[in-house]
Amino acid sequence: MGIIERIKEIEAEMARTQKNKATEYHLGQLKAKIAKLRTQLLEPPKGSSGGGDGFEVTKFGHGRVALIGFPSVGKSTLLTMLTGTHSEAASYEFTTLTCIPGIIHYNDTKIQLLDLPGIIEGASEGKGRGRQVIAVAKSSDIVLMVLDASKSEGHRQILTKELEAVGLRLNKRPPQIYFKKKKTGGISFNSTLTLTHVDEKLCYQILHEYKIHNAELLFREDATVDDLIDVIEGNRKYMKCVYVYNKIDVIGIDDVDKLARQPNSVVISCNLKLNFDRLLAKMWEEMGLVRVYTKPQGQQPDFGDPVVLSADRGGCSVGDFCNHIHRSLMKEVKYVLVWGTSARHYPQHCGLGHVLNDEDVVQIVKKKDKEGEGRGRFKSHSTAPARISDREKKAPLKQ
Ligand SMILES: Nc1nc2c(ncn2[C@@H]2O[C@H](COP(=O)(O)OP(=O)(O)OP(=O)(O)O)[C@@H](O)[C@H]2O)c(=O)[nH]1
Ligand SMILES: [Mg+2]
Repeated sequence: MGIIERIKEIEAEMARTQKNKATEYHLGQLKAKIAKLRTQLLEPPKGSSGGGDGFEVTKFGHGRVALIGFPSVGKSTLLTMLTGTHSEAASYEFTTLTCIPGIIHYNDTKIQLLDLPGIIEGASEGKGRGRQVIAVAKSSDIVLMVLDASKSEGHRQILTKELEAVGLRLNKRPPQIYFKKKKTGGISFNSTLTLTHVDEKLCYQILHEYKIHNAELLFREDATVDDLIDVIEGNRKYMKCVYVYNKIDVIGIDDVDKLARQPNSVVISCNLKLNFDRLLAKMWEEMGLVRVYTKPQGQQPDFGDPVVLSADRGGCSVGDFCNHIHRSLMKEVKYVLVWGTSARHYPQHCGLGHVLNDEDVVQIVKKKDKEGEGRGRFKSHSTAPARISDREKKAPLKQ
C-alpha cells in the first residue's frame, strides 16, 4: 500500500472514531501517524537527485512573494499589473503551467513576485503540479493567497489545509513548547500552566509513536496535540500569508465590506485596478523589511540605495548590517552612530548588537590603527619609537 492510501485509511478511521475522553489517546496517536507519513511523503524518493522537474527560479531582489491560489482566480493578471512582466492570462483553467517571476519596485526595494500554476484540492499529495508549486511557496518570504471573491469561502480553507499538509503554517507562531531529545533518563514532563488539551499520558503516547523514550518536554502555553506533533517533527515552516480577494467588481458592496474586514485580508480588482496600493502596503508590512541608509562621515546620507535587512533573512542588528556591506567590516568597527526610530537620541552611539529599525541612518566609525596604545593623557601622540633604547643614537658632539 502506498503512503497516500495509508494516510487516507487513517483519516477514514479518525472520521469514524467518536471524539470523547476515552478515544482522545487513540486519536492523538493516529494524528502522529499521519504526521509521520506526511513527512515521509515530503522526502524525495531514494536514488533521485532531488527536485528534478521542479520549477525553481533564481532568487532575486530583497524579498520573495509567491502567488498561490485555485486556477483562474487572476494570479497572472495580478502579476502583469504589479510588475509589468507579461504572464499569459485567459478565462480557462491552468493557463499558467510554470513559475513566472516578476519584480515589484516598492519603497526603494526590489521584491520578486512569482506567478505559479493554480493548485487544486489534493495538491499536497501530488495532484496537478501541486507539490512543485508548494515547494516554491515554501522558498518564499510570504505567500499571497489569491482568492476569487465571487466564489465560496471554502476555497480558502481547502488551500490552507493543503499547505498545512506539507508543513506550512500560515500566520501562526511556533508553539511555546521546549522539546529536547536525550540519550538517557526517561521522559521528563513539565508545564508552566494548567494544560486543557493534552495530559502527560497523551504526550508519552505520542512520543512512543515516534520511538522517543528519553526527552525533556516543557509546555509554556496551553498547546494542542497538533502543536506537540509540530514541535517533535521540527520541520514546520511558519510563514506570513495575506489573503487577496480578487474580482470584487462582480460582487455587491456589502460582501466586499465583509471580506475586507477579515484579518490579513485585502480586496482588489485587477480589471478595475482597484486597491493595489493597499495590497502593496500590506505586503510590505508583513514582509518586515528594514531599510538602512549609510552616511559617510561629514556627508549627507545616501538615500538612494538602502541596505535591506530582515529578521527572516539574517537579522536586523548593526552586526548584520556590517556583514551585509562586507564580511570583514565587523572587525574594523569601533561603534556606529544611529539616527532614526531605533535611537533614543540623535545620534546614538551603538554597538554591534543594537537592533535597527526601518529607515534608520547609520554612520560607521572605524577603529584607528594606533588606537589602544596608552589611555587618556598617557596616549602617545608622537610617531617616535616608544622605548628609549629604540631611539636612534644621536651622533656624538664634535670636539
Ligand atoms: N471580473 C474580473 N475578472 C478578472 C479579474 N482579474 C482577472 N480576471 C479574469 O479571470 C480570468 C483568469 O485570469 P488569470 O490571470 O489567467 O488567472 P490565473 O489565476 O493566473 O489562472 P491559472 O493560470 O489558470 O491558474 C481571466 O479571464 C481574467 O480576465 C477581475 O478583477 N475581475
Ligand atoms: Mg495564471
